[in-house]
Amino acid sequence: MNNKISVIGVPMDLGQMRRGVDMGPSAIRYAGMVERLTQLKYDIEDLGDIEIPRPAQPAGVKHDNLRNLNEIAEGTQRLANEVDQIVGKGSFPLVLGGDHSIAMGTLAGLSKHYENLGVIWYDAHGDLNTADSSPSGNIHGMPLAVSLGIGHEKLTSIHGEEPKIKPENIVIIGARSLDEGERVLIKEKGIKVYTMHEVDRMGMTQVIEESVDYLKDRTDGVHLSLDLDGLDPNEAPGVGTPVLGGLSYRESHLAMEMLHQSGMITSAEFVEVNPILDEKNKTASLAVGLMGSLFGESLK
Ligand code: B3U
Ligand code: MN
Ligand code: MN
Repeated sequence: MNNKISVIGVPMDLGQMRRGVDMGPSAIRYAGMVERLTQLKYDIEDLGDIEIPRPAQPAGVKHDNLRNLNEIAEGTQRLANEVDQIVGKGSFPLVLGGDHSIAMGTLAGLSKHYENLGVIWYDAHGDLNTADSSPSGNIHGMPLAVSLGIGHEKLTSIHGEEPKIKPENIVIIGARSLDEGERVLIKEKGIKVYTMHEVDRMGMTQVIEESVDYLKDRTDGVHLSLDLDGLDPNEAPGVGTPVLGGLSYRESHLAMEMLHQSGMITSAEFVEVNPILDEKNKTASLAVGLMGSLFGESLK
């Protein structure tokens, strides 16, 4: 793994309705992220936070069923520029959310450097909605579709016109809340999904082994996009849209350790930490613990 890490915070809360997720980056830093990764002998620089435009009053206005469209497009474009630069200078981008809409910017920035970028989407949700299929108009439920080039032109054109990723390079893990339109898209595009059903039947070991095998030959870099709501709400209470029956603490650490051992992860983001909804910074601390495992902490 790259021993240089560049951290970038994205205080974005416009992709959904619950206030507080914009404080996610602070909560994760407060939980000791830099100290934890420095102990693992990484050379870590913290670039601070991207500035997210405040919406013209009132906040939450929808344009064609897309809440806060213009501000999100602008903020994620800024993130794309930063991520592009970080990879350009040979460092590992570690992005802190903010809601999951920021992944549009992360993937857009990364896509300039990879022909076949792989994506592991660790999430209770598919985030494959469009304005037409979305039940909420919340853009944090759309970033994976947008990155495939499906969605409003203002979003699909962030940091360049082309699709940022290909459907066959995606693996979704932990899904247990998929909207009808998302299911159709998954079938149509042949996207690989390990729902909770598969995780329960196969166990996390096999899920990660298969995912690594699947992505290994077809990709030239793999981004981990980890939504804390992929974990069970008992472990990660500080998220805006908790869904029962999620991935456990132990499964998730195992997944991170195995991904570390694979040596294939080239960038990562941890999103949807909402300290207002959290219990004593439990979810932010969990995120930092998972980073520890992803970056190679082990007992031996
Ligand atoms: N699929 C629903 C709910 C949702 C998506 N992502 C999150 N929640 N975190 C939607 O609104 O698109
Ligand atoms: Mn998500
Ligand atoms: Mn989610």
